[in-house]
Amino acid sequence: MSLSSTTNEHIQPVVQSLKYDFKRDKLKILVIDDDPVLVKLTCKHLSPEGYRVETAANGEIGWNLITEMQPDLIICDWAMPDISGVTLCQRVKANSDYPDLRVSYFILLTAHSEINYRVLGLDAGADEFLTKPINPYELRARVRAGLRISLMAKSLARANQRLLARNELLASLSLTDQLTNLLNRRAMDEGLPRLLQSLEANSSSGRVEHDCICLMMIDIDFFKLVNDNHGHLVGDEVIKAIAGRLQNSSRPDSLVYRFGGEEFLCITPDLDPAQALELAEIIRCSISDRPININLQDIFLNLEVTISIGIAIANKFNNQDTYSLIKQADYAMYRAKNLGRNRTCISPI
Ligand code: GH3
Ligand code: MG
Ligand code: MG
Repeated sequence: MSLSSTTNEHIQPVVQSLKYDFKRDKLKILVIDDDPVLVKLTCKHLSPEGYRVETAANGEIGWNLITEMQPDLIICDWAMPDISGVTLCQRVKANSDYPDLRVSYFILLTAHSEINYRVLGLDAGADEFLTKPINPYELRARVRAGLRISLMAKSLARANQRLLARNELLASLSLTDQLTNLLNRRAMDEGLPRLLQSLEANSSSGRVEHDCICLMMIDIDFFKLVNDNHGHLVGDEVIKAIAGRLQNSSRPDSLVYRFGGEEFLCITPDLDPAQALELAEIIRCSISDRPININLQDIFLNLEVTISIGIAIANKFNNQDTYSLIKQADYAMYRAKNLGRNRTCISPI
């Protein structure tokens, strides 16, 4: 027995096991070469594998086809009259307009086997080289290996996209209150310190983003009675309705948060005390002016509800941090409660 036949017997089962069960007719290969004889030959070598093979006679046609068909694998000649294979490779692998192309496996065809050509090709993003004249067995094996990698990269990219979308959803959920869809306490904890920082002069431009930040602490009056008299489900409906009215009556640049159970915060930039009191009045009246309609299965109610509001204003002179600003608004709100509720008090600046 000759050495070559022994080797073949050993290799054959391995080759069989590595031939992945691709849906070959779904796999797209693009051959780009200005030499029509070579294109024809490459297609002939690949035809037993059953891939969908397209061809292009120069770099520009090749590029148009690449963007159109998004091939899984590209076999491209190095030396072409219009665009070189290396330049085309760079376009495919580092193109922010077509990020999906990065997973296309790129094989550069070259007559050069010297190392400096390979370095250039690798730096341009090439995944593999084939030296002319092409050996059909090597071509088919390299294409199979390339397609395995390209498919794996594609499925990783898809999984990554799904994870990113999921993370975005989780991030937005973690900052939103489930009952009211308002921003939650955590969003306030993260956002308010940053907003307060914007009162300090920007060191590079010397400009302040905001002159002041107005914080309103809003608490529903005698809310426990709503629960006690009508049950917690009705209480929840009242909280939701009030959240909607707060959102609608505040300013477009206001941020409304659910701070706790029946307490809300409304944060608005650039309101002086007079403007803050004016806005608080609009918000307060949006609750007290008309009853809240409850329509919950067999429960129909019109509930008169009011809120009390405490205002505190931070500016660059009073140097307020999150904690002291909330504390001041809280004191002001309790003053409003003690004065009879359904009113606004403002903390002295
Ligand atoms: P005050 O005018 O002094 O604010 O009186 P109050 O009754 O509104 O205040 P108190 O703090 O005594 O009661 C608040 C109630 O809010 C108690 C609590 O059970 C209720 N509460 C807090 N969160 C929720 C919620 O998510 N749903 C419902 N239904 N009730 C809640
Ligand atoms: Mg309360
Ligand atoms: Mg209350």
